[in-house]
Amino acid sequence: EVEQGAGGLQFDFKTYITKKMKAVNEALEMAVPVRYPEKIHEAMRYSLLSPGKRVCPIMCISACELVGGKEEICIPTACALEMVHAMSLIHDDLPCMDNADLRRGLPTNHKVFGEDIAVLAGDALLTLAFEHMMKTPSSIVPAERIVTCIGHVAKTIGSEGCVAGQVVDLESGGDPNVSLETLEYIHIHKSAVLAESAAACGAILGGGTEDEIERLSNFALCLGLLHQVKDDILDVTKSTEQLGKVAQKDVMLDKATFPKLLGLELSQEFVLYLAEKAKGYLSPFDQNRAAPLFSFVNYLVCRQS
Ligand code: GRG
Repeated sequence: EVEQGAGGLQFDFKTYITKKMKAVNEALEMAVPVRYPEKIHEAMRYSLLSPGKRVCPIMCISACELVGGKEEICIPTACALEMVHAMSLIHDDLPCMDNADLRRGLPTNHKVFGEDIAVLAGDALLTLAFEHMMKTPSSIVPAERIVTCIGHVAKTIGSEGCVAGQVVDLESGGDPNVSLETLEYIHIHKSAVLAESAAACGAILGGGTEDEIERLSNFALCLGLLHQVKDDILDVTKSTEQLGKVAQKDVMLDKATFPKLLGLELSQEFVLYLAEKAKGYLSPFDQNRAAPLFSFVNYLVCRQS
């Protein structure tokens, strides 16, 4: 896929994404070797290496490169963000939370390894994430930037970030009539903040200015929310395709989603609105160098699975 980017520039997004995915997956593979006790490391690897879109790691790398940093300086943080993401999915799927059987098309972690090991695999991935950020080459990146990023990620996932999103989600569970404001709060905190943190860390490590860091953070927050609204839309349209209209009705009544609160058409418009808003934050950057991020927006808007 060659994209006609801003200013008529051509950009091969597919090649770009394939290259970045490969770099991230290789680094993740090396980050958790199998060692004694094997079971916990197998459980960590099972979720960490299973096929995901790697949205946060790629966001981190793209932001770093946009402000002039090299990929290698943000790879440890990019991997750390995927570790946090993987742990949040493991815990989210537990019987005491969503009680899910499948994740990324595979049996969930607790189904394979048992609840006890799944809880511990999540804990171990969360702590490894911070340990791993310390692997940022401090001969190239000033230690102060690394410490700032560690604090940033910690704040992002704590009781005012991802945990807050999960708590509000649990509290409003079963109430399909939650307000749009609450639904937006849940999506922003459960997941968009991690993308925001990914972009902020990439920009900080890469030596971006205050303005660049802020713009890229806002860009990623918008994109993270867009990703969630799109997910809600795909939930409805995919089940319609597979099971017919009855299923669409069920999905829409079962839980609070953007299509349920806004309708399908307005939700799709909201996605386009967020795409434009996100792109707006990129306007002062060199449009050629920002091409990966412009394409990233289009990829998330257009994705069908
Ligand atoms: C301490 C981080 C932390 C969390 C504890 C369990 C919990 C509190 C929060 C749950 C957060 C959660 C499960 C968010 C879901 C976000 C989401 C939409 C995941 C799917 O993201 P994609 O589409 O998935 O990027 P892939 O599989 O492609 O990685």
